[in-house]
Amino acid sequence: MKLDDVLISKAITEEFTQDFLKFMEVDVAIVGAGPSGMVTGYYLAKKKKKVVIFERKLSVGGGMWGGGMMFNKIVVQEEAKPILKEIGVNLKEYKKAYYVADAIETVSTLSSKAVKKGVKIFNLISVEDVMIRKERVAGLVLNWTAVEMANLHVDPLTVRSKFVVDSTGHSAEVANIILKKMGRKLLTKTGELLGEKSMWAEMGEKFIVGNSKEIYPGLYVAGMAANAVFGAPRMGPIFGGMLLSGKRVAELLLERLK
Ligand code: 48H
Repeated sequence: MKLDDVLISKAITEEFTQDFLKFMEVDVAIVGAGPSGMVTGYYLAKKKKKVVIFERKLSVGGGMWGGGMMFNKIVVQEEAKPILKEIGVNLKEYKKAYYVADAIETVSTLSSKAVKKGVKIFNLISVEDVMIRKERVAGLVLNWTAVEMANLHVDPLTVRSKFVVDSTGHSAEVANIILKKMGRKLLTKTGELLGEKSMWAEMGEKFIVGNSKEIYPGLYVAGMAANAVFGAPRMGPIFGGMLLSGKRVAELLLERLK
């Protein structure tokens, strides 16, 4: 078989453009392809919702690849076991109700299962702003991460979505845009972002599912960002809460999308 370089280029350009156009109007647009964002996407796509995830980095998986301090194992507790079982990640019971999984297997399996369920992930794209219409988040403003890194003055593009999920991790970037750029209040006690507290696995994991909810009309928060918004502790390398948080936000959104 003879290979045509330009045909290869055309295939990539056309297929990417078609996907990009297809996912410019979606049910849910998720910011960040860490564990919580990918779990949210997986459960929404399982119910046939149109879901897109935008990820700033080249790789998906957020902070999960490195386990704890680069020992690439993660720990999950009993409550989160069914999620990893469902997606097909091997678990080893370390002590009663403490399970250990391989970080690489978890990220690769979760991303594969999410994509195969229908989640579209665009990597190398950063969400730099939101669209607010009628006092509600109505979409995202995107640019290439390379543009952001090179500090180039290039205008962004937009996507429309019924709902947005902030699963950007510790930095809670979308919540911060709502506060700082738009001067709006969040659905927290003070209306402000309360800020993540010091590490305490038990409390961090206890509060995270309850903190995974709508924080501004049309905007939900999942994962570490949820504890950052509501002023709860970080939890270190136990990842059950991230998975349970993603699932919770998917369940809440499925109710709203009915
Ligand atoms: C596009 C963006 C943007 C943006 C960020 O940090 P993550 O892994 O997030 P979670 O919440 O799913 O998982 C948190 C977990 O990894 C963790 O850090 C834990 C448990 N810490 C505990 C502790 O004590 O430290 O993933 C977030 C993803 C990343 O891949 C970012 O690149 C991406 O979001 N992202 N993508 N546009 N504006 N901001």
